[in-house]
Amino acid sequence: MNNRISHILENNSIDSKLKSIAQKVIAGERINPEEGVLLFDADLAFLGSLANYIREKKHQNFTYFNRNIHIEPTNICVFDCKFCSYSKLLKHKTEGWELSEEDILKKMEEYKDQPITEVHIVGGVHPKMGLHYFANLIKKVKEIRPDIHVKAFTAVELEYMCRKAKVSFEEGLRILKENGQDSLPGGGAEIFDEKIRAEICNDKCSSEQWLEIHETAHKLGMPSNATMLYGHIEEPKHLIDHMNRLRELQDKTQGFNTFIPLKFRNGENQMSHIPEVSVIDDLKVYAISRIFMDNFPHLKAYWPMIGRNTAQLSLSYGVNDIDGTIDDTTKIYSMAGAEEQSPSLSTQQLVELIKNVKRHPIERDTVYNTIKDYKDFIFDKQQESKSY
Ligand code: V47
Ligand code: SF4
Repeated sequence: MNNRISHILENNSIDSKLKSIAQKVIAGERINPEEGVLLFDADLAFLGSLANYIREKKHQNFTYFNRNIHIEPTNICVFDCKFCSYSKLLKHKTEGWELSEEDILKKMEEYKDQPITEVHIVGGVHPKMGLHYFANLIKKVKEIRPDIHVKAFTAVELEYMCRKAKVSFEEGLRILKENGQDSLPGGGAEIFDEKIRAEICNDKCSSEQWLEIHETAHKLGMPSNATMLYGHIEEPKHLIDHMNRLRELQDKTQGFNTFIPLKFRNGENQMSHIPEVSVIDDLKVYAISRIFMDNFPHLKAYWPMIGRNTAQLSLSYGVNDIDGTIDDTTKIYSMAGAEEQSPSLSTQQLVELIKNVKRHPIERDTVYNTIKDYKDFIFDKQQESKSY
């Protein structure tokens, strides 16, 4: 047992309920939702010690990243989520962008010979880009790069596509899988509590549908991630309820890879009057997620959203993954006011970011197979300038 953990158990000033939670966690037992809510009253040092204990027990010092690109086909969206700075409603169509199939395939061609392992395709929900359009697009993406992992379409996009194509979720996902979709990203989950969801994103897929789509994907052998939007009008009990619904589904399917808490950013959206939470709150949410989500293998800090410094800090608060190199095509956070206005890091920069906080960088593929261990790797001068 490390020093931080013995300090918790021997410290008489720690509340007895929190101490008993710590004992459970150290014994490898699951904590219940009431205990989860109590954790929000604990101080950051306590939470960090416990979360880091779990993180190192599960993953030692390893910190994962991948080499991916993002393709956002459009930001035109039929929905009107109040927190979204990115989308342009259909009625303001001229202010948005729509990539043609040709644009998207051209981008794939540009990366044809680059050592990326994943393409992440998500965007607004455009009424003209339907299930068969996307199935055909993915097929063509795979013709260009048969080995690439296609992580595509949030449950929000999938619900709309299936509804418009008049197919069940299972049928829709089967069609996409047959055409090359490998997994689902975690977006669109926001907050499952129905009252909060109605206030922040009333018109898109329900919590029940989000969970059903992921359950169906898992049944078909497509793994997925799950996100949680925190730091707006929700309370601790809503965050724990959200995590609990995911934990229950994971018990059933084991299909989730990674949990990704997403900090609400207040730039240029209908919730701009709500102040953003502090870095301390960010670290608390990561730590509590790591403690509560005992059956999720990985916890990701999405660096384009929280910035590189908080991403480095998060590695001591339960996080073991900091997403990918990402080129500058993802706009969802820069448009919401995130520090990273052009989110791109070369492999070398990512590796250094991880090594600078004494963690062990591992490049992974989407499903966490090791691609390369960078512990003792020295970049040569020529590689330094390259992104990939
Ligand atoms: O669902 C939108 C969020 C999500 C804002 O699975 C906002 O690997 C904060 O899910 N402030 C989409 N968040 C992005 C996403 C994602 C990102 C990276 C990796 C993966 C993965 C998934 O972005 C949306 C919504 O929760 N979002 N606007 C905002 N103003
Ligand atoms: Fe559309 Fe997604 Fe933005 Fe909601 S969060 S408005 S579904 S792009």
